[in-house]
Amino acid sequence: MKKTALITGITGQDGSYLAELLLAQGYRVVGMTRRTSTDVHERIQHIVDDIEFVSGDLLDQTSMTSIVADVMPDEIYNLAAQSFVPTSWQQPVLTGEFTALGVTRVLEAVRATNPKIRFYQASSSEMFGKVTEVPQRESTPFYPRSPYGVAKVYGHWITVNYRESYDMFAVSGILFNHESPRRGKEFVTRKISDGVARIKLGLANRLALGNLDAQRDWGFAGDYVRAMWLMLQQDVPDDYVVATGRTHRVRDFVRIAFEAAGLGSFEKYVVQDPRFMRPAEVDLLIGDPTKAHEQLGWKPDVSFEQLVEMMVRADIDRLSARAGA
Ligand code: NAP
Ligand code: G4F
Repeated sequence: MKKTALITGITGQDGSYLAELLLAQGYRVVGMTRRTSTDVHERIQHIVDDIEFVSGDLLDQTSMTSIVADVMPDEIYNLAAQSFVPTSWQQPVLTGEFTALGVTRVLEAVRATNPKIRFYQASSSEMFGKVTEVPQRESTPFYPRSPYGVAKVYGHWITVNYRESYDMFAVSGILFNHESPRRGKEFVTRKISDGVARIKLGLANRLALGNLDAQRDWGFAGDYVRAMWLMLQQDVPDDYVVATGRTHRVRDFVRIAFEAAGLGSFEKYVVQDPRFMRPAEVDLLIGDPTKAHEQLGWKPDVSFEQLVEMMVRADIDRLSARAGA
């Protein structure tokens, strides 16, 4: 029997990789998108004919409930969110509506329609914030440092609560930063790879960044969606940290990116701009993925260095093709 998966946030970075993975496994993939006046299918253009689309919004309970009732999925991956941390200070209420209460709306739709549906919540290492333990594992207490982080803590606990209250197969994947050539250009890794490519091709001569000392545990998004799927294939629902177990400073990403493009030392190109500093920073994230390794059999394939090189190469190729067109 062909399984059906409903993905919220299918137009995002993770949604695109997850849709590819599920289609390759023979799933019927249904993607929920919000109504827009322009095409938002850029990341899934290559598989758009293989996906069924339904129109809905995490802000709207009615659409969520009728989508779940109509689609009757076996699995739901709730990836939709306002996911950019700086925007969460500018739009804290909306971030709470999408990223926190939106989770309850999907869970309520599941509970009311068919509590047997398996539910995945996209939780985040941002919940650890001002970390109380190094490395961070499933039992590490949360100390979020942004309205986004606070909203994700709510999303995490409401998922645990529905599992415990209603015996639902609801799991929370606590994913550390994961990147790819499909990452939004506002996030630091893609901003760097795009900026380096522009400098390489003579389209720019400097790159303005914020805090170069922040440390993140960066992996490849294509590896991380495998962990999401594995979590929903277990006998017992549980929560998992998904990370590489290595951390690097933003400065390291910058250095390797400039080297990968053959531009040498980054110092003459990079300027620090206070506009990109945050009111409260998450200084250090490093995850302990032991539980995911042991119980899910999950391991990342792509190293940090390969990730940086992949992203720089993709942006150079993309911009070169555009210049040649
Ligand atoms: P992303 O590229 O920003 O994608 C977010 C998706 O959410 C987009 O498809 C967006 O649709 C959709 N969305 C936003 N608000 C919505 C709403 N009100 N109703 C319906 N859809 C809505 O994010 P991502 O990097 O793929 O991340 C996926 C999820 O994992 C997010 O929940 C994020 O917070 C979480 N997460 C990400 C990371 C990471 O490092 N990438 C780490 C931990 C957790 P539009 O195209 O219409 O904007
Ligand atoms: O790339 P970032 O914007 O990602 P951040 O804030 O870590 O959040 C991402 O990962 C989370 C998982 O931990 C997700 F939940 C979340 O949805 C998102 O995907 O910033 C990374 C670091 C920060 O410390 C920031 O201060 O890079 C630093 N940074 C330095 N200069 C910058 C810049 N970040 C951005 N976006 N732009 C800069 O110019």
